[in-house]
Amino acid sequence: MIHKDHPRYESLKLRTKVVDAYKRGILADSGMIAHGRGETFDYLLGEETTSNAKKAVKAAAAALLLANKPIISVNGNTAALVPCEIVKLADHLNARIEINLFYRTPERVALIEEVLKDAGAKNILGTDHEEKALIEGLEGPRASSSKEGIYIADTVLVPLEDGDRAEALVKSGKLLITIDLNPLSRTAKTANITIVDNIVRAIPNLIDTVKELGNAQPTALHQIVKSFDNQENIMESLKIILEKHIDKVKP
Ligand code: PTJ
Repeated sequence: MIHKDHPRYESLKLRTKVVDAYKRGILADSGMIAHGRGETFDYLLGEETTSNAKKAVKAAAAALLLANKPIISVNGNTAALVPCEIVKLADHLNARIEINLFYRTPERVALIEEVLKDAGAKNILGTDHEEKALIEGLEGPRASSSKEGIYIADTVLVPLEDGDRAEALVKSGKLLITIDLNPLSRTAKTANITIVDNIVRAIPNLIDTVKELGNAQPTALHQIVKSFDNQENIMESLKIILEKHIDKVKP
């Protein structure tokens, strides 16, 4: 039991969730390593939502509201950390949810489906009992996507994604939104909109912003998306990391 006064309470609480999900078979083995990498960048970013992450959330919310066929892709880490929030966001956007695993096994797909159903999701795509289509440029099970889901979606929110798949999705003409604490990952650099923040803060912020922008005119939403520059936003994240720590390393 972690005491609330512990200076690393929030971070340790997330670790417990991740370890529990691993023990239940929801998380891939590498999911723990991926979480550790995320933790490092979260620490460097001050474990708080930065001003540029807020800008990216606004652009992401506008793009998702403008989408004809928005979809939220869920992997093991997402299912472990924010299942209820994902369902809530999908409801607000009228978006589909697709289980899309890098280390795909039928057992993990079934477990994640159960987690999402327990969180209130009704119509989950990406399960093993539906028609699949292959994403061009990818090999093997990693190319698999739901024919009704990611394959035909115009806008994909895919947190904690692998670089190859991010590149293939962008090449196939989709607008790609990711959440990745590492501003230098290939996915972060490839996506159209990268929210450099912890998924546990980014998804609730997205829900709030989708609600705020829900009645905005399409022209206003287009303007928000058009004025967002992902490379510039990533540079801002890097600057924030340096500014936060530069005094600490001065002799
Ligand atoms: O469940 P699966 O089989 O689909 O596998 C999922 C993982 C995440 C294991 C797989 O996609 C993978 O290996 O991903 P990578 O290439 O390690 O990338 C994960 C990225 O997510 C890294 O850049 C991390 O910094 C980042 N990350 C980790 N935890 C968080 C995070 N970003 C936001 N919030 C987090 N909590």
